[in-house]
Amino acid sequence: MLFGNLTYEVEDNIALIGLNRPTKRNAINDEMINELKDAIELAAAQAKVGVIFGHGAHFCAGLDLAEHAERTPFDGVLHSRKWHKIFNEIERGPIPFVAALHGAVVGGGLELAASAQIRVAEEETFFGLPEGQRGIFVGGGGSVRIARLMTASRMADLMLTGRTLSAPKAEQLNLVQYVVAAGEGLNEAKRLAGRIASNAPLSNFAITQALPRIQDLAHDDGLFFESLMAAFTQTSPEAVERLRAFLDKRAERLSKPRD
Ligand code: 1HE
Repeated sequence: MLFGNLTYEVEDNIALIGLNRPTKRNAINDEMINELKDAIELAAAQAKVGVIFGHGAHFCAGLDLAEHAERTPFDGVLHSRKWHKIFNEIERGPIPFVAALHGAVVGGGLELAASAQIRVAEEETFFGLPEGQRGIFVGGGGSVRIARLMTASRMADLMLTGRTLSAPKAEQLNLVQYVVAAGEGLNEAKRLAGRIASNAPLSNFAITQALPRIQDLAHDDGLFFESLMAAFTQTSPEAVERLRAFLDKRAERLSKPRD
């Protein structure tokens, strides 16, 4: 499928989705969000893991403010609900996603990144939520996802003051899991995606579908849900074979951390 605002290709079971409106800093307009929906669906059908990255100097400048200025309140609700649906497919869909971040990751761009399971940032990446300054609010799931990652008070600070965060600070505040050298974000995201693609698909499915839902449950219900998921994955033929491979010393051993 050919996209006007995205690039899409599959390499070694990894779907690479590139935001491709660099002259507008990859700001997300209606066309791009509709294409992202199709690309996410395609990735789930054709690959074991997805990587989302940005072409040009920035990951994403957020919502396309030129289009947003034209919306009625009702259009605004429908627009936000559409983003929710698509970002939910990234966060809780059948395959995991890694976001490779560089340059500006702001507003809706940060909301998109927050829906991936893993975020890798190049060291000069900066993060911000300028909604307060623009007279709007987050609408792409940020008040749920970003607030859970960094706490609501940290998020309120970003929105109220409009200040930006560096990549090392974002890692300290739990917004990203990896910080890498400039120019290395996509490579590192692909390396991680390769590891993820070698997992049992059912385990990846449980991690993307069950883990975030368990966070929404009460303590005891979460434990019960976990037991069901554990039994379901452990008894799959692939798990039986992988456990046997470990016991027969055919499986890779864990190694010491690199850092
Ligand atoms: C845009 C957008 C955009 C750039 N919508 N057109 N997001 C923001 O408030 C961030 C706004 N953008 C910026 O702060 C800066 O553009 C950047 C820091 C990301 C990059 O700066 P720079 O100097 O490299 O680029 P620029 O000169 O500001 O922008 C280049 C072009 O991209 C210019 O258009 P041109 O026709 O004059 O060349 C800009 O107008 C255009 N552009 N960002 C539309 N966002 C679901 S709710 C989510 C709510 C939000 O996301 S709010 C946050 C919106």
